[in-house]
Amino acid sequence: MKNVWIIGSLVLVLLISGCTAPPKATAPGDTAGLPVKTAPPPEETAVILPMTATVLNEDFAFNPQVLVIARGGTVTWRQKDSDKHTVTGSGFDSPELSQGQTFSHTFSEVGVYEYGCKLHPVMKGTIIVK
Ligand SMILES: [Cu+2]
Repeated sequence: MKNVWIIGSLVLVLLISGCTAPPKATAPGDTAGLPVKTAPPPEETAVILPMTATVLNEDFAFNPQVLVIARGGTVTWRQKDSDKHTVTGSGFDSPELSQGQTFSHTFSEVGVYEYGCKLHPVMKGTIIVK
């Protein structure tokens, strides 16, 4: 019997709340009386930027060519080609790297850093620091 009373109360509450007038539109135009639809808030998206990332020097290209990292993050370039390469950009310049060698740089300032290889001008890459 107690359950019936609870369900009855819930129905009553729903009926009362359902009888309230729909919100009036305040926008210009003849929309008075129409229920106002509000778009649901956009889903929150979080982009987590890596603090460390590796770029491979292979086949005369930097892979990935464009890399996004968090401010304060460190990028390590790993040289996989048999030819020597450098990692040369604004504020960083590696020696000529042989196969198997690595070079790391920590990016403490937000910005777009374009870089390349001094030995092969066709090799270009970009580090975006956010
Ligand atoms: Cu090179």
